[in-house]
Amino acid sequence: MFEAENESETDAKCSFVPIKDSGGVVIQSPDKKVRGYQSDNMANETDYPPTLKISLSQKDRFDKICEVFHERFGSDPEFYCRAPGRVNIIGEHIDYCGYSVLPMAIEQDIVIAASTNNTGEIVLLNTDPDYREFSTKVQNVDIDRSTLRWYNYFLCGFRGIVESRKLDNAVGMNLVLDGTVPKSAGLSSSSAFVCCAGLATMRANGLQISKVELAEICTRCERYIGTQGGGMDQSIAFLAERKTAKHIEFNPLRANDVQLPDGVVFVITNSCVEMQKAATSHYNIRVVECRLAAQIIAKSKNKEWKEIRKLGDLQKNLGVSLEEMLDIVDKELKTQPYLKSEVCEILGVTEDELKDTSLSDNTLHITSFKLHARAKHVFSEANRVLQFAEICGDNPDGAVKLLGSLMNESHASCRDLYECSCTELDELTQLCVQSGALGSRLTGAGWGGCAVSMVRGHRVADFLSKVYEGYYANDPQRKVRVQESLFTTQPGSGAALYIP
Ligand code: NG1
Repeated sequence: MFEAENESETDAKCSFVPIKDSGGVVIQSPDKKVRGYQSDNMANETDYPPTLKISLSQKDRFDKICEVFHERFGSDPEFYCRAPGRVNIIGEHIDYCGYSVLPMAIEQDIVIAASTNNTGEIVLLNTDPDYREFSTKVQNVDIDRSTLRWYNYFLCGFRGIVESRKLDNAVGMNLVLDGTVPKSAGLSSSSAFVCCAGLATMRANGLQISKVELAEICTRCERYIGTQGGGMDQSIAFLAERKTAKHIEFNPLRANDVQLPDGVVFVITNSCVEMQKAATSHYNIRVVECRLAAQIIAKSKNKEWKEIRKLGDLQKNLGVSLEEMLDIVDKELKTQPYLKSEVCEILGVTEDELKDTSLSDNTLHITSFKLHARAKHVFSEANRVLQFAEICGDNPDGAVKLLGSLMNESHASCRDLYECSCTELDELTQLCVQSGALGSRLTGAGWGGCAVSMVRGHRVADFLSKVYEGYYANDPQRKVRVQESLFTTQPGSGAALYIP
């Protein structure tokens, strides 16, 4: 490990002068002369990812990453970037339907140390030896969806930036990645990686891109992996701020502060069931079911159904409230599943045409779709997000109980209507409520991964010990992972660059 205080005894180039943990001190404003900067009179400094000093609390970790970098590349990194994971407090599986969500960044993150090189190659190492070094020529970047490769997430971020700025001469990069977000746990490790890669590519190529545009680029380019995500994770990764959750709206992308109530703590509990959404079609099937529900209702209302892709677009087009949408779903959609042939008949298309109007690559084989239940979940969950944000803003009597109930209702809807929970997550959320949580729900895509619970501050210690005893203590595989699986969290900061 390198000692910043005594540079002569160590590799001085690898040491940092730490500042007291400030939670983010801007040391460098955006350089408006750098390549590709879009002149925008409305832009101000806070619109761009900040460039920060490495804080005391980060120093040891950055030193270790630097050491690995130095050992492999024989020099120090020119810069670092960091993007956080997130926990979604409420609003599950509705971002891709166009509805707002309410996440916060967590402390766990992805950090990448980077330097440009003149070999025209991307050389990427992971501090975790389970992941093998990867390299490719920048001109030959190929994201092969058919195999799950850890470095594909880097290539997504790289390709997003390169395509957005039409760079035909992107520079090569030497890179070392270090991640602390538990993987396949619904805490958005994949998007933190993509966003960090986007940021590294931006910086290496001397570009200046706003946080909002970065979030939009990274949302689009993560889809190269194959999942049709809605943008929540990339948006919070760039737009997060310490001490505040965010109410994120899409089209246009906006993030408003949400002051979480005093006196409560959010606790994350990992079910230890891993769900790799890129490896299954669960996620994209839900995206398609929502699209078909929107298109069938649009058709029955004599709308241009092929132009409707999302339930949110449908609501806008019909000009009605979320409550009215819930009634419309009951009237227009049957509760039993729809066969593919039935969908085609209703929409008046062949199965081949349906591929273009509604399906995605890994959903072509699906023959039956549950449209009523999925649409009910989306409109009711969208409503819960608005109620949650409003209660946080107004802070009425009994606010925390109301918020807890919304979280519990959200979990029930994910479990029963959206069917994106699993036995372990249901057991865990139930245990959390029995152990004193005001509300508990799965967070992220589901089918495994984490739950988030809201607990009164003075009950947290008791809560943690009950959940430990009830879920982790008697299962050796869960027990060994308990430290990264059961923890309190608070709103953390968004993606940033660090110049040593
Ligand atoms: P995670 O939990 O990271 O798999 C996914 C999507 C989100 C959102 C949630 C469900 C991506 C990158 N992320 O999150 O956009 O739809 O599921 O609310 O696809």
